[in-house]
Amino acid sequence: MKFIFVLSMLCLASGAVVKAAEVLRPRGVPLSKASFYDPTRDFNCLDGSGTIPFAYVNDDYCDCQDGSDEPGTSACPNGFFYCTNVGHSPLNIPSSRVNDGVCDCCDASDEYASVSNCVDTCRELGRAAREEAAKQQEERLKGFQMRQSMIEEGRKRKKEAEVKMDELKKEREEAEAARNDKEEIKKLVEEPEKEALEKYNAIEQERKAKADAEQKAKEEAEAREAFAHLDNDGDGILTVAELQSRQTFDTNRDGEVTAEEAKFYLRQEETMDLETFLVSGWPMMRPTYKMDQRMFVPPTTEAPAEALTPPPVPGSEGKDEGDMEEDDGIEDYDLPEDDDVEDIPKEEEEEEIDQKYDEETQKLVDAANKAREDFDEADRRVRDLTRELRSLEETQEKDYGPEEEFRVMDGDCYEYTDREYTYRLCPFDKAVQKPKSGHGEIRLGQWGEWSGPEEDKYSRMKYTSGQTCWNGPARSADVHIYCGVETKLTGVSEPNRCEYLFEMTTPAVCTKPEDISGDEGTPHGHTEL
Ligand code: MAN
Repeated sequence: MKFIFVLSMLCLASGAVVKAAEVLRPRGVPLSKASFYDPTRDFNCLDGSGTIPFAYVNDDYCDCQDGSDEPGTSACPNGFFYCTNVGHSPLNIPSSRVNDGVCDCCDASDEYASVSNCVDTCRELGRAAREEAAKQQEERLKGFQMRQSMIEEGRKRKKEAEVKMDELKKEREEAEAARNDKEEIKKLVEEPEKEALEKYNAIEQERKAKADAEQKAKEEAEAREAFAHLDNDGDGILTVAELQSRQTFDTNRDGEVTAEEAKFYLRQEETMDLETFLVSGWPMMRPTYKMDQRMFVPPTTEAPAEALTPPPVPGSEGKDEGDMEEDDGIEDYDLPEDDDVEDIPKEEEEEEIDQKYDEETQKLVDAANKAREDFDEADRRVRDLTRELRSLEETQEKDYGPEEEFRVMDGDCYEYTDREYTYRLCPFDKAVQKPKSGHGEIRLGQWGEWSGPEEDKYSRMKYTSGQTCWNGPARSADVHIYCGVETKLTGVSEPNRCEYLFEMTTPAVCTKPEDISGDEGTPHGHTEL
């Protein structure tokens, strides 16, 4: 203790202790506190915890609770040693690091009594730091100047949007007037069209009812004819035996019409009268009956009526004429082809598609169609203009910063790729994530709001309501914005699952740098020589 005290005194006397602007002070004391250390008086601990003779300062024994009596030794656990670091930035280090063999101060002052070979590197380090600071300063200045252009451009675009909106409003008014005119015309020509169509449809319905009745009558006549044809003995009753005499009803094509096969067509009865036949027998028989007629190929040689018939070859078209009655076997299949039932709905369908009105009605329909098209076009124009106007209004409502400096970013997108994903940020619109392997994009969020702290609101953006995380919340992204000469993403991370952090630089947030020119000292703008 004595030794240190003596050393300390010696140093003071020799002026080897810290010398700054000719102010002598004990080792480890900053210039700002030099006045508290007056060698001609007792020392008052800086926290007021006691008063000690000045000789106890830096005597390597801790007297004050705050360690203020031992700034230059490691005696107090909570004291601070101040390195002057001439040529670079001053530094406060915990006094416990004094003479611990590690160079903490660039001027090596913390290791004055250790065996370490600390040398003063402050000048070199200071120069490098000043160069770096100057470079940053220059960047900031450049960024700040670029910000001015962004502001100018932003304001210009705002003006342009306002002008455009005025134009669109005017255009829309005109378009609305045109649409109203077209609507009037449409109403005018639709009235006579409606009347004509009503008249036309009434006539048409009548015609159709007549055609339907005719068709029904024709079908009934056909049924009656078939009944007469099947009713061999003409007694007005169809019997099992009569149907058995018709090869047509050989359902299983085994060459024989069994009683069961015949009864199937008689609805399991022994007989069927004309009335029942028309209602339910004919609809059942008709397809078989008519198909056989169509498949019939007239025989080239006449077969004897009573000849025994060989069983038909399955799938063979040939009908066993032997089973038909000699006198009517051929005419049985002789009904005209165009009677085919399948043709009827087809004709009706075509008629509906190519509906042709009479000339007068057609003229009115054409005129109304034209008026409707004209109205639709005019209406579309109004809606297109409204949409365009709405989208511009939305843009105008967005907060592009106090000086419109962020407006130029709207419409641009910026990308950042890491090992797994490519991230894309489209400011004022959305943030997305695209896996490098695989397809599809994951929406991380839609533009939400500025979310920086109150005094620096425009330093952060928030994008919310992205795709929902599996078993979790909707994805969201925060964008932290820093000053830089280029608008770009410098990093993206996911600090919490499905919460993303985008880091971006842009001149838009570069403030005017403080003037450090002509200052030889530290980047903080003050020097201690
Ligand atoms: C995807 C990505 C990841 C996210 C998981 C959550 O893989 O969006 O960023 O963490 O989904 O399941």
